[in-house]
Amino acid sequence: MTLIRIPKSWQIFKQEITSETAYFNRRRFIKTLVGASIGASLLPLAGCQKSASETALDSSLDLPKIKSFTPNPNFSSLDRPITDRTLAGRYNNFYEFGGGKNIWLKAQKLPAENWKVEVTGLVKNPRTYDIDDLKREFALEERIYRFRCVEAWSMVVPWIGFPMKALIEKVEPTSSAKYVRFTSFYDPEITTGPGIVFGKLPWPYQEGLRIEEMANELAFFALGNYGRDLPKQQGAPLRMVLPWKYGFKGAKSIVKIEFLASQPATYWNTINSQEYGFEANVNPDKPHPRWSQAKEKFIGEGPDFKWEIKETMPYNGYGEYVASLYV
Ligand SMILES: Nc1nc2c(c(=O)[nH]1)N[C@H]1C(S)=C(S)[C@@H](COP(=O)(O)O)O[C@H]1N2
Ligand SMILES: [Mo]
Repeated sequence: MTLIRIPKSWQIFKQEITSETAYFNRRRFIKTLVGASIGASLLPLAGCQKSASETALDSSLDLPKIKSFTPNPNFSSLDRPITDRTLAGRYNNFYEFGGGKNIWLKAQKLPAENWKVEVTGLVKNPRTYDIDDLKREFALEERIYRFRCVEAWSMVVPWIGFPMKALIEKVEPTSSAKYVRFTSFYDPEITTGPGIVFGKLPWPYQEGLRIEEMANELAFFALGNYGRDLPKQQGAPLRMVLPWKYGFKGAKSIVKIEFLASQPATYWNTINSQEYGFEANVNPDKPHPRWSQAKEKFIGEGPDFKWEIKETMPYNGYGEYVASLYV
């Protein structure tokens, strides 16, 4: 195991955001891959083999196709292309598996089989679902959403899943339920990112919403993307997708959903409430204390890693759906 110097917890994030090294390391890695894939295209002739990392990435993305889902026409096209699937699968934030972007291989330790999601708290019908229950009981749709990380990079991802409001209808929150807490998978034997080993971070990763936010048309649970089950690095087998909020609000690999009377503590907000607010709506006019949010680096069509600078939109372009929640 490599020894990594662990700065104070909040600095892990700062380092991740402000340094360009992640991007440049990534670009070097991609260059290697591109080199390898040129090699691979000559494979029948030259008998070359794919590089080990390319093969491992391929197999992390070689997931079952989701059999039946309907593209939602309201979310079927955008002002920008869909991000290449292999880029979305190898440029991730998943601190349980490490503080860098390149965690896709480490995240393969996630035990995504026989998953259970407990829905509990102030509801009339508490229930523990497995993933087959969710696939069977909710009408799956595909939604192509913009995705904006607080670190000022962005992607477009085609998610498959179901609106959160459909779950609300099943479990019937009581009138005292005002907030919802979402908890990610955590097992210190498995989620051994450096922050967990050395740091004092408020694990498990938890996020929260007001119940009206969860009931909004946009709020979505994803069970898949790009037509297939979710890759582990992207939060298999179930994650939150909240396209009008910064990416950290969308917890990955959800194991528990609790309806509560008061606002829950959340992971980044506990680490630094000035920098990572509870609401965290995408807002170009409200700078992060350490950088502007006016523009973003859009990571677009691949497979080569490159980005395009774009203006950030209020609510990430989804104001018509959500602005009324914040008047
Ligand atoms: N459990 C968990 N969920 C998480 C994170 C995390 O570290 N752990 N990172 C968040 C952040 S900061 C972002 S930007 C998105 C990244 O999702 P992606 O890797 O699929 O692009 O996941 C969010 N959900
Ligand atoms: Mo993020």
